[in-house]
Amino acid sequence: MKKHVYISISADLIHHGIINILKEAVKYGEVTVGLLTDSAIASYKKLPVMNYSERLQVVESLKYVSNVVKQDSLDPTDNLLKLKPDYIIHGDDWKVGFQSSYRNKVLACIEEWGGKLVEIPYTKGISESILHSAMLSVGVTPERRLLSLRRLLAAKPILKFCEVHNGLTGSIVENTKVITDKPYEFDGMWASSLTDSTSRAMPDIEAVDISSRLRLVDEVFEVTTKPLIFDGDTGGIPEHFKFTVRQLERLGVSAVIIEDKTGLKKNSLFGNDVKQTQDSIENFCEKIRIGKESQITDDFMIIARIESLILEKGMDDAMSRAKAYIDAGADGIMIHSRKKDPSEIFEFCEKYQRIENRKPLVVVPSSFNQVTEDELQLKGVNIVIYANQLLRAAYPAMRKVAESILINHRSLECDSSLMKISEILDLIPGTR
Ligand code: SPV
Ligand code: MG
Repeated sequence: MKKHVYISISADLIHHGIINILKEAVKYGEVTVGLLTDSAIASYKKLPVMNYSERLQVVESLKYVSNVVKQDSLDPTDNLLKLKPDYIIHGDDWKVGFQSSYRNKVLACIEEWGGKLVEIPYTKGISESILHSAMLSVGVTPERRLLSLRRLLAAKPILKFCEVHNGLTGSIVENTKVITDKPYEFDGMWASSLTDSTSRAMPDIEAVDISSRLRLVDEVFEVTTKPLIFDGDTGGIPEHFKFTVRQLERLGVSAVIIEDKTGLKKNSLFGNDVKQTQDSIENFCEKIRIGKESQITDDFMIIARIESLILEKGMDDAMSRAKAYIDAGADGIMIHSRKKDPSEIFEFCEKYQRIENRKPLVVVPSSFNQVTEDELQLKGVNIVIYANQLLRAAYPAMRKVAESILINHRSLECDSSLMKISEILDLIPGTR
């Protein structure tokens, strides 16, 4: 009787390493591929280049593959329990690292019906991650980058975005990865008006013009592939906002967030300590409508930011604005607070969950920074933005070094706080 073999793959970039494993797998019997969904892949690495149905078409056409089933999580045991294959084939790389817990679970599971695990050495020098890095050096098209935010929102329960204010911070957000219980990295970038202005020693009052802000986005895009959300401040006057929307789309920016303030905008974290004026619901809805009408693609998102809690106008005002902005066409809502205590944000999140045509919800926990992503996810938050931390880390470090040089009349004393010359020379690929 024909034996059955199960193998999980993501099959985003089919390469000879995967073909080697499949060739080996057919020697044991009829091969069923558990094809990882976009969510399963996004739970531990970058979104695949091709979506599930595109990857399905590729895998179904491979001569070594008899069946394809959906695998919703990195853990294949649900599928194994249903299919009870005689063999499960896997690359031997999962013996160590975060996947080893799945390996143990699989071994315990297949023991029930006497299934066997066959581990095949990974082909050296090739992997999807290596191909992804190679693709990064080629770049990403504006269209693909723009769409990637909507794809990520569909694939992951909560996205983490981090502030960028130049190419170097872009490359930090693009490339920083940690592995704890599993690998983590940022999903995308926030072009903050606060850190963009501050890094130019300018106030955050829309004094840095849109062309300069877009120039920075272009610089960041030169060295990154992740999606970017642009802090559009008030959006300016509606007649100007429609041009901004098109410029952002042309570059490949995925979303703009505009805040419902009017006149001279000041940073929200000042709250009512400075004079700030909230726009009327009617005017702001009109701005959203004009922005939506001017879009060229269907994928670009206009996210409406509500300043009612910042300006102490109350929860009811915040909620009625959320409903009105969504009705006007907003693709998402950002709610902001400058309180250390997250209770007003949580209250908003709970009420917002009950809105019928709810759209993705964005928060910026600069003040209520004790709240974890898991807690925010439970409250229904879809995007969390770390809006200024990289700049706030860099400035005190630079200032301390400047002071040390002035105090000591040389740089020896601060040397231990600095990167080595050889490290900075090699930091950026292509410097040598
Ligand atoms: C920014 O980063 O510029 C923001 C968020 O708009 S906040 O500074 O909190 O207003
Ligand atoms: Mg801002």
